[in-house]
Order: sequence, then structure tokens, then C-alpha cells
Amino acid sequence: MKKTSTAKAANAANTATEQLKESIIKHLHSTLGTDVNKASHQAWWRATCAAVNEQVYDGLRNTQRTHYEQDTRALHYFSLEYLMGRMFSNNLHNLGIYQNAKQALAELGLDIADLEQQEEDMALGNGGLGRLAACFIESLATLNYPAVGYGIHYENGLFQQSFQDGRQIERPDSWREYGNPWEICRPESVQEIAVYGYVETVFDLQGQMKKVWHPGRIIKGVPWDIPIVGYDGSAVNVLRLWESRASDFFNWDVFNSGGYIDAARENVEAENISKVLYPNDETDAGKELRLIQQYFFCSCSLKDIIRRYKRRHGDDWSHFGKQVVIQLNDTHPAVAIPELMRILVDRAEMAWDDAWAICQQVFAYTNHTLLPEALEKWPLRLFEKVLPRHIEIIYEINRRFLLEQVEMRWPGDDAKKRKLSIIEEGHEQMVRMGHLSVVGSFKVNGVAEIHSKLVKSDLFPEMVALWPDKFTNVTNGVTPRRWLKACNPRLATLLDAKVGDDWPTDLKKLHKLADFAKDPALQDNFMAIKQQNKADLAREIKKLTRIEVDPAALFDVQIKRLHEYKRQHLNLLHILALYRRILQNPDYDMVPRVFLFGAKAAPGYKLAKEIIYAINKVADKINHDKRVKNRIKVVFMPNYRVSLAEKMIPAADVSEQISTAGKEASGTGNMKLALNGAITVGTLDGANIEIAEEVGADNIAIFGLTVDEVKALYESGYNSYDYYHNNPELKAILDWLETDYFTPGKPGELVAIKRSLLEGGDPYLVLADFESYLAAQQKVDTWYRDKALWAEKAILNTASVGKFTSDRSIEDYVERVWQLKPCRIKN
Ligand code: 73E
Repeated sequence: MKKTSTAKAANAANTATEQLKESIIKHLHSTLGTDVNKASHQAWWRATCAAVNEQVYDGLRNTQRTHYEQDTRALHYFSLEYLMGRMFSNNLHNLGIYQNAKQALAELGLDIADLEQQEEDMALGNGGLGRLAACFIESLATLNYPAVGYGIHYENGLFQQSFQDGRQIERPDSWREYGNPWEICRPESVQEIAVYGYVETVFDLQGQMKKVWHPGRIIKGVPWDIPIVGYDGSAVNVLRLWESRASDFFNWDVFNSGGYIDAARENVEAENISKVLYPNDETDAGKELRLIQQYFFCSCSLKDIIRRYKRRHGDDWSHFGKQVVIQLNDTHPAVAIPELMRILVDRAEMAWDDAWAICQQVFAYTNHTLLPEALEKWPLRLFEKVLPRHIEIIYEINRRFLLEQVEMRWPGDDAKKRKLSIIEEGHEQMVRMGHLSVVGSFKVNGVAEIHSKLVKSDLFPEMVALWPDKFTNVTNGVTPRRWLKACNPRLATLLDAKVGDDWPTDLKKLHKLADFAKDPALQDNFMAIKQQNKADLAREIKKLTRIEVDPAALFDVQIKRLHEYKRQHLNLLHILALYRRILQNPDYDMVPRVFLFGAKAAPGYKLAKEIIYAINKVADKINHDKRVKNRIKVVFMPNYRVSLAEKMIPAADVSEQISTAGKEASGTGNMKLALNGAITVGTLDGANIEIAEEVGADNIAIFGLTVDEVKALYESGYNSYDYYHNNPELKAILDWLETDYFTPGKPGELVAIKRSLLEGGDPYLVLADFESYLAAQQKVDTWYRDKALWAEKAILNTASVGKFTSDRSIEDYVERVWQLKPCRIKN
């Protein structure tokens, strides 16, 4: 019996492989217009994508038809960022045809790995927030939830990074210069949106006052659809990204009046809206184009949602709140709230209260950060200029909020009104997008337990007093399909054998592995896989940087955007301490370590760029210093991005999660690294706290001040000089940065870091956590010497982090916020 079913399965696989092979060749001929004899890897890759798309589109049509027929309630995820990375291997894995494709290509004389490298990363995001959106839409499809992702079709994604003499250089990222095989243009669903102009007050025949917006500019939004394939035969949902174009209608006018050049200029300006992704960490306030980007995609998306709704329900708005839920990925799309009000009140002529009731049924808001500089505020003057009608609507939302909520609760308390007003008073009036989002949403969530608590206690305490049930937590997660199955095939295969092959959709199953954590055979297998992954990465490092590293060394990995609060410079101070100990004691006994960094700094963030420069200069010195005898290597990987993360994460022994407590809302790299068996060196911040709960105190190296201790230290008056003067090693390291030791002939080139930590007051408490960080690292060093002990801890990390699948996050959202039902797709 077993034999025949195995034989049947093998036959089916053979047929699938044959069919795929035929389809690839067919597309090589008829889609790519080339031949097997002369096709480049690029052409083979595109032909394979086209072959894969035959299956993707089947799923897409089935999904769309089923959703339409069943008139399902759907989630609409509004995000300015989607950090998709590459789609090739994920689509193959999720369709369940990766092995067939690999085999088919092998029979055609091709290595699937070579083809995978042909794809440009789709880097339409900055970091965690954008990657979270990408994991979420994949989980939504996998779990069969009706959902659409909405965003911007940026012509240029996050800049490409290279180093010149150790300094970051940015180049534009033209990811779709030669076209992207995964996207479908949908000219039939173009939208037009308005900006600028003025508002006129008119009275209709009944004497009713009405507001008429006379726009100054019309812009066309062209949708590009990217099918999102769920794992294992589930739904194929859509990510719809809007590209801006000059409106035909508008240009015709200008053209007729003889202004050809003006028309061309307007064209360029309209097309600029989706030209480039803003790198974060810069103050966007006052950046008119950024506000227009936000409005552009929100307006296009809302109109798209309404068009679809009306196809079913005509002008009957009574079901809208039941059919539509919109998740705002941070405040970036918050302008959707006044835009929906405008559509309902001005266009659909609905009474304010009815319109507001719909809004409050529809919107939910996720907060991703407490950093004051990242809390969006728009100068009121700018808002008024770009969106003259929306600012009026915001005034009205605010007026009612202050009168009906704040005044009722705190009568006569003007200080409360000032604090809670959506409009911030001051030298320049500002629109507070966070306040608008809380007022306009039915749920507000943070992204890890501690963060959600801080959102309530530190950011919006009065809003919590007004609406205690509005606030909730949904801890972030990552998709195990990309972040284990696809990126770490060796470990995935071991897991299939040990816990069964359903772990990709049931990650808690990994817990079975814990039973074997002490088993020497499993330990050997697990660590042999880590070793092979490290050897692969060592080859990649050599290729990218020409630096040779020993795969037997401990691989210590810090990969995330560069920011002071993430404290890459704390990591650097540790490296300098070890280096100095080696110079002082040539026999200094330490486990050889390779310190790996991957990080982009926002182009306008000076100190972040200085930190990159310092790491590169220190790396250069240490890597070439014979006295070090390879005990330390430091590598800053250029152009960190999703596809590079996929190579680094499976090879990591240690995961650096060292933010100042209270500053990292959640983190998601921490989850990916632990899942792949890295041991975290981390502070009690963000999701690290929950990771520590899951893996247990013995399997993580926690250090540093807690959130409460950080608060107390700030309050008691933190003086970083105390740490500098009281710790001779720390003092020597910081003073070192002022010499020309790492920058021969150019003393003082690395002094910016020291300055920020001393004169600058050390805002992120690097010096306060230094000693405890070094102690944690010492512990890791000791652990690593005991191979069995380390293997056990690594295995227990993989076994224990099932909670952090994005499937769980999605189920939490469904239960706490979205109230969706899964929808089985009919073939
Ligand atoms: O802790 C991360 C979190 O894991 C947080 O810093 C990040 O979001 C991740 C996902 O929840 C984040 N990114 C931004 N704010 N928080 C942000 C802000 C402005 C522009 C772009 C991104």
C-alpha cells in the first residue's frame, strides 16, 4: 500500500517536473523570444517566472472569483512600505513546486541558485515596518483571509549602499528598470485624485451649506498588482501598488491653451509622486512630496475599495462597515481618515454623524514607535495648501472630539485640551497624525507587550482614560516560509524529519525538537548544518568584501537599520575592548569571532554615517593586524537588504538585539535569528522580552538596564562622564577614537562617536550598559567553548520560538481587531 502511494507521488512529481520544463521552454521561446542555445541566466529566470505565473494566475482568478461570489468581509492593509525582497523562491515554495522547478532546471542544465540571484530585491521599504507588512500579507494569504495590501509603486526603492574608503555612498535603486515579472498593470482600474486648490462654501436649493473643493491639480493613479501566494494551495491575494502619472484630462487643458512645456513639467511633477521611497529617520516634516505620497495612495485605495463595494451594494452604504476593515500601518496612511469622511460627507452627501460612525467601524491603527522624532506631525500651513478640504474636516473632527469627549471628561481643563488636540499649538501649528489616528480608529495596537504598555502609559494615557477598550497588543511575527523553509533549506529538511513537515503552518510543532535538545546525534546534525551555512556565508563575504573569515569562528551578527538607539556603537565598543585586550595580552584567550554588520544609514543622518565609517575603519585595522591572529574579524556587509538577510540569518551564532530598553518597539530580526538557532545577546526591550520568556533564561544572554531602570536613570540625571571616569577600559577605548590609530595621519576622524557619548550626553545610555554588555558577551564566549552546551541552547532557540510566526500575529489581529472569517478558495 505504502509502496504504491509513494510510487504514485513520485509519478506525480515527475509529471509536474516535465510540465514545468515544457512550460519554461515554451516561455523562453514565446515570452522571451530567445532560444535554449543562447538564453542568458536572466532570460531563463524570466521564462521560469512566466511558467510559475501560469499557476499563480490560476490561484489568483480562483481567489478573486470566490471572494466576489461570497461577498466576503475583507481586510485592507494600508502601508507606505512593503519590503518584499525577492519573490522567486518563495512563490515556488508556497506553490509546493520548488523541488520540481529545481529538478526541471537541472535537467535543462541550470542551477536554480543561479537563477534566484537574477532577481532584484523589491525594496519598497526601510526596515522592520515594511518587512512586517510583507510577512503579514503572506500570512493572510496562507490563512485564507480575504485581504488586499495597498501601497505605492515606487520607481526607486530604498537606496543601494556601497562603501568608499569606509564611507556610505548611496545610489538609486531602479529595481524594475527591465520590468518585473511578478507585477500586472491594471489600466482598467485607474483612479484620479486631486490635490491643492481651494474650498468654496455654497448653499444648495434647500439652503444647506455645502463645501466644494476646486482642486488645483489632478493626478492619475495606475495600479500594479502583485499576486501574493499563500503556502500550500491556499489563497492568492493581491498587493496593489499605485503609480502616479499626469492625468490625461488635466494635461489636455494645458496643452490646448498652448502650454506644451508647462504640460510636460506638470507631467514630471505628477510622476515624481511615486518616484522614490523616503528613507526614514529623517525629519519628514515639511516634505510636501511625502504628504502628497501619503494622500495619493490613500485616496486611490479608498476609491478602489468603494468601487468594489458599489459593484455589489450600489449606493447603499449600510454594509460598508461590515465588509471593509482598514489597518493603518503606523500613521503614514492616517490621512485616509479625513479622506473617507470627505468622500462620505461631500460626495455621498451623508450626514456627519453617519459618516463618522462608518469611519470608526472601518479604521484600526498600529503604532510602531515611541521615538518622538518619528511621531508624524505636519505643519498646518502645508496641510492646508495641499489638502484644503481635508484640513477643514480635521478641524471638525477635532472640534467634536474636544467638545464631546475631552470637555465631558475633564470639564474646563484647557491643559488637557491642549495636550489632546489634533492640532498642536505653538510657534508653528502642527497636525498630529497619531492623535488623528487614535481618534479615528476603533482599535489601536502596539507591536510587542512592553511596547503596547508604553503606548498606553507614555504616549496616549488620556486617550486610554477615554476609551480603555480601544487599546490592545499584537506582538509581531515573521513568516517561517521565507525565514526558515526557503532561506535555510538544510535546517528545514532536518525539521521535516524530526517534527513532521507541517511546521511551516504550525510553528509550535517545532517544540517537539526540545525533547532531543540533549541528543548528541541531533546536536551534531544541527551544528553541522550551521557550519555549512557559515561556510556558504564565508564564501559570500569573500565575494562581496574580499575579507576571509573562518567558518569555525563564532559568527556574531547585528543586522538592522543604523540608528543610535539600536546601538551598533555599543557593539563597536565591545570589539575595541577585545582588540585592546589582545594588544595588551598577546595570549588573550577568547573564542575567535567574526563580527558581522549589515545596516543602511538614512542619507541625512550624520552620526549614523559616522558610526558606519568608524566600524569600517576599525575593521580595516583589526583585520590586517597580525597580532590579532584571526581572533577577531570585523565585516560590514555592503547593501544590507532582504536577500542578504536570507544568507546571513541561517549562518548566525549570536544575534545582537541591544537597543536601549524602551526604544525598540518590537524588532523582528530578533525572531528570525532565534528561529534559525542563533542565541540572542539582548536587552529587555521590545519582543526580546517575549523571546526570553519562550526560550528561557538559560538560552539567551540578557543584559543592561530595564525600561524602569532607564526611566529612573534619566530622571535622576544621567551623567555619562561618570562611567567614562570610573571604567579605565572604557575610557581608554573612547580616547583611542580620538587618536589617528584607526585613521593613520588623520587624528580625530572617529571622534564623533566619543563626542555624542560624552558632550552629547549619551542619549541612548551606551556607557551605562557597557559593562553589563561585556559581561553578557563573556558569558556567550564561555558557552560557545562547550560544543554540546551551545548546540543544546541553539536547538532550544529554534524549538521555542513558534509563537513568533506571523500566522499567530494575524490570528491575533483577526480576533482582537479585524473579525474576519477564513474563506476556502474554490477551484
Ligand atoms: O521595532 C521596530 C518594529 O519591529 C520598529 O522600530 C519599526 O517597526 C517594526 C515593525 O513593527 C518601525 N519603523 C518605523 N517605525 N517603527 C518607521 C518610522 C518612520 C518611517 C518608516 C518606518
